[in-house]
Amino acid sequence: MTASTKTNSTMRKEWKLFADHGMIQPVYQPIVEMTSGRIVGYEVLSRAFDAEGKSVDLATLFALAQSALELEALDARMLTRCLQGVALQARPDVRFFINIMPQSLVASEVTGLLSELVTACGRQARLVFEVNERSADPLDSRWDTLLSPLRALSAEVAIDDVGSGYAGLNRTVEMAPNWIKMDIGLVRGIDTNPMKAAMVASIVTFASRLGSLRVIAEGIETRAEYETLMELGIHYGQGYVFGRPLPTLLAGSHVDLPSCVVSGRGQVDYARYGPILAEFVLRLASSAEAAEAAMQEAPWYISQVVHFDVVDIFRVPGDRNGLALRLGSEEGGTRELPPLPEACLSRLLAGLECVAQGTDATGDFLQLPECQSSVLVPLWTRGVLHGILYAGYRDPARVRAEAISVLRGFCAVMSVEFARQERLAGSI
Ligand code: G
Ligand code: MN
Repeated sequence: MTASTKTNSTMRKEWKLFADHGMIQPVYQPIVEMTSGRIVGYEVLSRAFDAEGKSVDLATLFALAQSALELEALDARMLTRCLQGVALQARPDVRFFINIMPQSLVASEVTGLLSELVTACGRQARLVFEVNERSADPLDSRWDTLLSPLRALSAEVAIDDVGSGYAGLNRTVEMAPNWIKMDIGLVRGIDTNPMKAAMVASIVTFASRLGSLRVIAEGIETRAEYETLMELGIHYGQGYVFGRPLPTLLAGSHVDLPSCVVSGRGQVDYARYGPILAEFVLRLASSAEAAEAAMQEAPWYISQVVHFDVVDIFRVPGDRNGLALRLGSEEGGTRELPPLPEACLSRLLAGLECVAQGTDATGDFLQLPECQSSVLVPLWTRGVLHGILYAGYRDPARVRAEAISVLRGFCAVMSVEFARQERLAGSI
């Protein structure tokens, strides 16, 4: 059931359940200087989990809290967890960017709590509060009055999601922030969209005239977006291309810049392989929630090292009957692999991969309709097949041995996680 089809009383009950038994944990995503990769700060983001430890989507959680008129209570909890996290880090060399709702700034119980939490972070902590005006419409206070509790704590202010339609430049003028965070929607595909590029250029000009106003581009995912933003004069960036939100701060002072092209078809970027695989394993090892998220993002991790047109993971159904027919993709379970020939299936069951180059129809397995060459790599531990990783190209004869070895590396660690999950499910 989606939030919109639930009745208000169901939503209030669900909120109460979360308020009593749910959990919020901070995660940290690096904000970097675009030219050097130096980490200048971290955005501290909240992740929510229900009583069983299952991850709860934040948009849903906000809707539940709103139904009970307890948005400020939720925000106070998130602020508490995030600022407690910052206090534990004791890192005066980086800034911590913390999200806060404008409504919280007029709730005296929240501002009181905020001041205690900031004090606990210590005087040398450098805090930047990210304000998003999405839900600020009913507030008739002036922005400078609203922000005064933050200024009183000697914190800096950032406007979140600028360019999203919620945060216009007129509001930016009123708020006189120290930082602007440019919305992910402006960044996505900026390398191919001249209108977005023109808008970003105008924000850069606007900020540079003010001298002290710094701009961060959020949600940078690709090398092309990164390069275009650099050309447009953006100095700071945040996004998956530099690092995902993680339960711990990164060990070094710099992130790798996306300088290695993963473009040559099937060519492996060995310089990235080690660090990317290490980050993936670290997430699998850090907590059950982090492991679940990392598993879902496995295709993204793989795409940072080697290019494929399609990467998908198919789980073997629990009862293992009718294996050939019933392998279903995890995303919604709608996609199915075509039936696998016997020879292919027996290779997979033996822990060996199968390759189809689209050049010899008799020897190949049937591929997904959009692919003409592909490889199936078994997710396999000690004789048990847990699933299959499918990676393919639209063109024939693209699958290379080096690319298969990268997939085998990722599949090996994923298989261990699948085996662990299956052991857990079996022991209930
Ligand atoms: O509203 P705000 O800008 O604070 O939201 C940040 C959100 O964006 C977080 O949930 C974070 O996980 C997500 N995020 C961070 N980097 C990226 C990225 O590169 N791509 C996408 N799609 N989301 C990102
Ligand atoms: Mn934010």
